[in-house]
Amino acid sequence: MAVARPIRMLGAACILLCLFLIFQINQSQGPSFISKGSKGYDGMKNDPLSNPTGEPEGHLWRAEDNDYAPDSASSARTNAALISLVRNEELNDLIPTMKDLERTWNGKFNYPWIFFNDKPFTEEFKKRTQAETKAKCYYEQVPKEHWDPPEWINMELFRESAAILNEQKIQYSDKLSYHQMCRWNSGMFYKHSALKNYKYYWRVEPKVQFFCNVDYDVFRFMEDRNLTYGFTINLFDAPQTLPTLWPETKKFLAANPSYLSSNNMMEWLTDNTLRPDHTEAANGYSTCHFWSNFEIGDLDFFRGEQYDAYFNHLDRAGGFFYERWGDAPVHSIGLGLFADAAKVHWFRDIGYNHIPYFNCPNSPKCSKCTPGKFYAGEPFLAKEDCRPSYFKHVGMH
Ligand SMILES: Nc1nc2c(ncn2[C@@H]2O[C@H](COP(=O)(O)OP(=O)(O)O)[C@@H](O)[C@H]2O)c(=O)[nH]1
Ligand SMILES: [Mg+2]
Repeated sequence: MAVARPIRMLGAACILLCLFLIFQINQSQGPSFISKGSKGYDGMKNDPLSNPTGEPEGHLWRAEDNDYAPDSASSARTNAALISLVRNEELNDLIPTMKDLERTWNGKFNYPWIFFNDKPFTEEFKKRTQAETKAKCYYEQVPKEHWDPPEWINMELFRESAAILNEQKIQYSDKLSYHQMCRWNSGMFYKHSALKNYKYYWRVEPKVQFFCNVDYDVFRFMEDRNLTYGFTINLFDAPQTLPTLWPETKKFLAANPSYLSSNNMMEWLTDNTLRPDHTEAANGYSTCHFWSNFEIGDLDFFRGEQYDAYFNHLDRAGGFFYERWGDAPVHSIGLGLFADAAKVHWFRDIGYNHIPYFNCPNSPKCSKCTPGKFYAGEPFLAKEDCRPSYFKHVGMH
């Protein structure tokens, strides 16, 4: 039976519309490696780290081709240092971390270590850390004016807010030193005189582990590609720690619209598809951040006009004390707004652990971690991984 032409056209249009809708639905679900459990997002189905991972592309500076001798005045090292804020009491946790990083990377390149502390370092601390490296170690005290709560902070209000956060089981919320540490890492570290002449830093914390041999100079890698920041892990934060961080950020942006990078990461910062409850509770910020206990960064970005003005605005707003703003979300929002997204790099090849999360690539250069395993512990930890949102909105570079 012949079908009239208009009916045929209508049928074809319906098929096209259905195909278009199916395509749209697939798009909005994001990358296929995101798995959706019965109660919504529950982590990544196939971690991209399960696939073989090699070194990054392009020219790499290697220790066998260049002078990286510890005392050489004309070495191939660029202007960079390993930095660590640490307490004397954490010495025993720091030593295995230093051993890991020296064995996998710095033993070849001999970049200096700079240790920071709000108290003077003990002689034992200095002796035992220097014994772990051929490179030079420096021991720096954080000036009181960088560590003490600023004079506009009302300590009574701090204690009251901390008690409320503590009832909500927010870890460290009533520990003043934790708030001070987060503030220092957010906006003070790059102002320390010991870092004045440095361009790049790699942040290291006691107790973290490194699993893979990295056979190229990561600082030269940053420099050659003009990168701003490198990370390993992308995580959600607890929204209760930062309810007014995004509203304060929006105020800052409204007053300084020209600071926004033309290739910013706004879509990632405000994603409300992966964990909508988080974005809502954090008043518009997804809480997704670069986990800053590992970071390789360009100090000029943090010292720059935009980030420093942003930090000063946040500092005045008081949330480092009245809430529990972490340096990870603050760095991440700063980068997401003011940096060029193409200049942020995922160091997928650097095997890393800070309890309880991992970045473990599938590579013969790695040992003692399981490729693609993101966490150790309870399965609910899987949903803290927000790399899928980062990969979707920013990319996998
Ligand atoms: N000197 C000093 N370092 C601190 C203090 N609080 C934290 N840190 C350091 O700051 C970093 C982050 O602290 P950590 O306890 O690991 O916090 P977490 O990773 O959020 O659990 C680590 O390198 C600590 O050694 C402090 O009061 N004084
Ligand atoms: Mg830590």
